[in-house]
Amino acid sequence: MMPYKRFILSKPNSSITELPALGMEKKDFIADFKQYYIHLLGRDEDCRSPFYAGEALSQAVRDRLMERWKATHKTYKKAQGKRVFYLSMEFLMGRTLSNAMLNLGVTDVISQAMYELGVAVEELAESELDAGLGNGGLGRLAACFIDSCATLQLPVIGYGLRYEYGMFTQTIVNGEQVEKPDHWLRHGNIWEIERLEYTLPIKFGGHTELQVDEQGKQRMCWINTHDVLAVPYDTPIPGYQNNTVNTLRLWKAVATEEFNLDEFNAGDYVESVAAKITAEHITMVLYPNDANENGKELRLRQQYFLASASLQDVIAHWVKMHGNNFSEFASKSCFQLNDTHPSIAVAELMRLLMDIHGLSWVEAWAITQQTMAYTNHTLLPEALERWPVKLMQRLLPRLMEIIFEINARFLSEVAAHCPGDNARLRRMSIIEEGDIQQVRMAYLAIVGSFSVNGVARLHSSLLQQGLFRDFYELWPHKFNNKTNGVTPRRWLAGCNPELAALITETIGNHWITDLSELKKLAPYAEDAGFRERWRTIKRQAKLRLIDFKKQQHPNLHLNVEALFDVQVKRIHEYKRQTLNVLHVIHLYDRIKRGDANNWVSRCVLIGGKAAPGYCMAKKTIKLINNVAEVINSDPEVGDRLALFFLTDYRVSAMEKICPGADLSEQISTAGKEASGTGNMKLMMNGALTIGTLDGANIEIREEVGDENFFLFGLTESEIEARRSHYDPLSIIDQDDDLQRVMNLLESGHFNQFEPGIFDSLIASIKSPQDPWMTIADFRSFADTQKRVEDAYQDKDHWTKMSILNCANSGKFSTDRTINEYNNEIWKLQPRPVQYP
Ligand code: 26Q
Repeated sequence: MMPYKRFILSKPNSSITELPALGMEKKDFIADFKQYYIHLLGRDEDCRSPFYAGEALSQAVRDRLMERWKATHKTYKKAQGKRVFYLSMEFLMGRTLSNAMLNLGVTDVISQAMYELGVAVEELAESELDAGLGNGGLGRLAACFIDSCATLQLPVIGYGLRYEYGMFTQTIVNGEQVEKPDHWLRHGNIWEIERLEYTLPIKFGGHTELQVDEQGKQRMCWINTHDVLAVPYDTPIPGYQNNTVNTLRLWKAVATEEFNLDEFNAGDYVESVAAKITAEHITMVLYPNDANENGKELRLRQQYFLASASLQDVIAHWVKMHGNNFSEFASKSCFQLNDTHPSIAVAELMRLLMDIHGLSWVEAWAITQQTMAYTNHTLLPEALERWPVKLMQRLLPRLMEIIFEINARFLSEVAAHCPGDNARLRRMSIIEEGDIQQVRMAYLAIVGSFSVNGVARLHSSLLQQGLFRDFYELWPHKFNNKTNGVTPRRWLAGCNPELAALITETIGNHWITDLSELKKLAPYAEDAGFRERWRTIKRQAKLRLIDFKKQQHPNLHLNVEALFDVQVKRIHEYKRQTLNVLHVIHLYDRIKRGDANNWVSRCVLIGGKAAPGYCMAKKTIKLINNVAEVINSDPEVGDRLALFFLTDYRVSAMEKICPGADLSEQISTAGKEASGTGNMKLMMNGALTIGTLDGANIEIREEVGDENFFLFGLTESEIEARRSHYDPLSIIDQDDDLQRVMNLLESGHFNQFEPGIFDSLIASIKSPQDPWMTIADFRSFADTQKRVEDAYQDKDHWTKMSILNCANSGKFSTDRTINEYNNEIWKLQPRPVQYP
């Protein structure tokens, strides 16, 4: 277990780590930049690649992070206080350099330093690849959360996986999505440090055996396992100008050195190298699904690998400080589970406490139930994770035994609570009975946690009344809401520096760490001069967005005066990109039939990735591209209407998109989008929302006021009431506009040389069984879009609404969200860091 002894010094030695603080002035960055560029990287004036200049600059910035990182570490160690561990299979970090400069407070100094060297710092920042270790909302939320935790000076460690390949890059060929692997580490990753000395072994397979230890106590042993090593890589997470630098620790799977010898002492060298590859597959690639991909063994291996490595790491640290005394462990630790993906941690903590550290079931269970907290991110029942018992027994036999025991004890508690209610027992069992027995991971998470939260008010209340109703009846005190947010550092200060400068000039700079301050902008909505400046900034951002689009479509002409209408998010039926397309076709039809008086030019931008196995989502992308092709090449349309698919939507793309958006499309079927967070980024940057009463849209509308929000569509309860007698055909029949749209679609107008390719998509929205009820909301959507256009024609009024959207977005800072997590769940003390 100690193959890495060589990384541990025989004596503690602090004199090798004492250094004066690094300078933060222009001259210091110039000197360090040159030093790294020439000596470390070996480049000279002939090298024209922005990449190496970016590396040299990043190295200089990293040095400043490193010293604050050590100071933070010491502060937390000295305090010996409670800590939180945020366990997530995804951290969608995007780029690091410009965010690190912003949070260190050196953006301007470095811009000047680079300017003096004849280098544009933006160009360097742009050369950095996105760290795309996530699918979408859930992964980006984790990234925003750790930014806020560092800014709020909270001792929170992020634990995740270091995927060799992140979210695939999307290309479009003949209108269809083609996935390319994202080997984001190919040029190395300057922001991480490998920490071989904290390597841990992770068990798989084998079987269990009851053994008697030296003290004569019985212990369950998990033996004959195939072990894989977990090697941690740490990334610094700086708070906003406060000297705090927290840690994101990502695990990489590496084959054990003994692996080969133990397994293959017959001497089959080739087989043993092959086995090594299998072990290292675990962290090779991120699963590109943002709904459950059921039953995939590799995914379960990933989940257990994360949970086991992280828990062992936390416990090893605990034992180093406190020995085998766990009496205060629960009051000093909390594990926040980002969805059920790491929820095997509930059983793993039980295993480690009992089998390794000798605690009794009752002691271990008390600790588990006091330290685990679970966040749910979905209402779609089909997206709830289930794992076949058979698979778990083979891969994680000891954990399956523990889960059975947890379930048996839990069901007897339910039986005591509701005697004779066998239906309830069957409904609530962690083990789903049926053709194949499965483990319901959400139930395991609820039973094992002291807190269960949803991510927007509606979502949390629907969890309590629907999906988790039985559990809510049993344990109402466990359930709570934490409405999501986004970090205003990346999503306003960083991505929209011009708007940020205007805001700071107007109300001071406290908004960056207290976003409710933005309210002070509201009175300026009445100030014509301010509105003019606001409009100019939005216009500049739109021009930049056009430039960004031009990289994908070089011969493109976009009208900056047009209404920039944006829908960027994963492609999903419930998010209803199709409804957006139906409306675009309706606008096209109006132009074609000459119903275009007082026309408002509109540029519709749709972007997002489809899970590679999700056929309907891929069809939707094809439909968007085909409709775009017809509309954009029709001279009769001119610049009155344009439709574009934004290829390869990702964090760094959103940073360019949101400053230039006028209208934010948040049009999911009510009751299906847990929260949404793109809605918040767009609002913060002054876009107006057209949206249903779903997820956080409800709270956005509440904050900004009905008069500054374009509401449409059925409510969640109306949707559910309508379902039994939903009749899309008769709706189409009674709506001339919709009929014309459907006729265009069905006549093959957008697929003249590809007959039938949209049949399945058309059939699904026309079906009375369509779960997303797209047709039901068309009329209301089109009418509301008309109101949007009328509003856009009054430039002054639109600008007022835009200002008020930004001014009222304060609630949607993750600083607010994290403060709520901390006050109601974690109960951590902020630990300010002194530096130097
Ligand atoms: C599970 C099992 C196997 C493979 C993949 C998965 C998987 C991976 C990612 C399942 C779900 C996800 C991601 C879900 C997600 O992003 N949900 C979104 O979370 C946001 C943050 O709370 C919300 O704002 C969105 O409403 C919600 O859809």
